[in-house]
Amino acid sequence: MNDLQPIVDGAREAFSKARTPADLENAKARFTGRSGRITELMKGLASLSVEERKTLGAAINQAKQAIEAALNERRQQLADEELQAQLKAEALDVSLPGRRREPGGLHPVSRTMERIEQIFASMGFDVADGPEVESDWHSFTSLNNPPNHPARSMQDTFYVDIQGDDGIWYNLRPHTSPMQIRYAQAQVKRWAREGTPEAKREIRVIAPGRTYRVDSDATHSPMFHQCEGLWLGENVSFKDLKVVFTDFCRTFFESDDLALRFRPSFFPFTEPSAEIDIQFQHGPLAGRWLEVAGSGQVHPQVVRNMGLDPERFIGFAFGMGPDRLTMLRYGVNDLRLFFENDIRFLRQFQ
Ligand code: 2NL
Repeated sequence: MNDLQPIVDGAREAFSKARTPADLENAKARFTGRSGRITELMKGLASLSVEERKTLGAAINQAKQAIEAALNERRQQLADEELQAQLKAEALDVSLPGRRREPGGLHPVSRTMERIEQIFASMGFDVADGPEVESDWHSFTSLNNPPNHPARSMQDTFYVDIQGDDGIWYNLRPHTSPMQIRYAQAQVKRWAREGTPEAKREIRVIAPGRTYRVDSDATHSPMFHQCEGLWLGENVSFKDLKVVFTDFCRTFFESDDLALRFRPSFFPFTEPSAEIDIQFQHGPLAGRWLEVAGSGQVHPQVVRNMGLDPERFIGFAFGMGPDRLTMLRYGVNDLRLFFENDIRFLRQFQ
């Protein structure tokens, strides 16, 4: 019995030095494991007499029980320590401020788009919608672009791996005109279906949306916005274009004395054509002429491509950039800020 006490003490000491459950199991192996001190002693009993075996066996068993009790006690201690450490690490600090859900808001360009739609709707314009992936015919041919016009090149237009019946790749629309072509064609069908009286047949629509061109710098983004407008009827003239666009600009910029200038230009889809410049009378941009849109009388071939008779339908179209209008309205000087989606920039418009 006394001979075994040092072994029990040794086990207790080894167990108390163990810092982790793995250390503890290793220490245990040295005493009660397969070739541990106690196990070896047990094996030695076989060569003893019955009397000796009885007394020594009882003593070994007692020592083994003492070691196992110490082992269990230490196991429990280590498990408690581990639990305490985990609880500490996962502690919930109820004094921390909660994660708030801040209210969202419209992107500044979306605000401009809604504003444009609202102003033109008040002048009787419908709002068209249509696909961003377009056919070559809708993006170029219907708009009177000659077959080898540079706008059709891969340097200017994004193409996607879908082929039309003509064998030409589909494109990411480089302007929103295709929506107006589609809208006009749909109206022609609707008039026929509903038997709309001749006198009530007219196209008055705007086409706002995303557009794509191979271009990227401080004033050009490969994805940008456009809003085109189209008014065709029996007697719609350049004078109407001036009235409508002047009214639009003065409402949009909230300035009754805003000046407009129509400067001769060229587009394949309009003839004659004009760039539209505006001039603020007040504020940081006062006195400077700023280009805001292209416009013109719709080319007879384009009217025909819509399924309309150019002898009866005449009118104007225009195209403007809502991104640029947003920059002018809010005094933003780099277009790229709109598409980086930095919340610190965007929240200033809320
Ligand atoms: C520009 C030029 C313009 C048009 C767009 C148009 C649409 C149809 C028929 C005829 Cl369906 N024209 N759109 C006309 C003239 C100019 O935009 O510089 N935009 C920013």
